[in-house]
Amino acid sequence: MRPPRRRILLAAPGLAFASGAMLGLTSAARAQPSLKVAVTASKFKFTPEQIRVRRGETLTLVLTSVDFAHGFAIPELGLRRDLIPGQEVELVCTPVNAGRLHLICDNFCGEGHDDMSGWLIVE
Ligand SMILES: [Cu+2]
Repeated sequence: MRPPRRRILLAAPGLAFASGAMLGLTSAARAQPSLKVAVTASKFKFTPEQIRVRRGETLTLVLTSVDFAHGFAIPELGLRRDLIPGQEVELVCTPVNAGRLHLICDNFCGEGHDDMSGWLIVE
């Protein structure tokens, strides 16, 4: 009863091919740079206050508020989301031009609201 072993040997080239295909997928994933950053909103700041991304890189911001219905906006990219406490919101963008983009809270949240801002730095 030796045939089972021979079958395993015959299957090996197929496995090698599958591995190569998987490596190819990994390379393709690397060709599309991406960055995921968690941002927390609280009275009266965003944490982190500064986010760095390379131009052409897909940025996913995972936004949460811990205390109030804040807003999160990057006006220069035409992006905004409401941040309701307890809800996680994702915002995806791929900035193409280098620069410093202001990110702000655009929902009045109290005395320090006007200072609630940060920067998206596109390198
Ligand atoms: Cu605010």
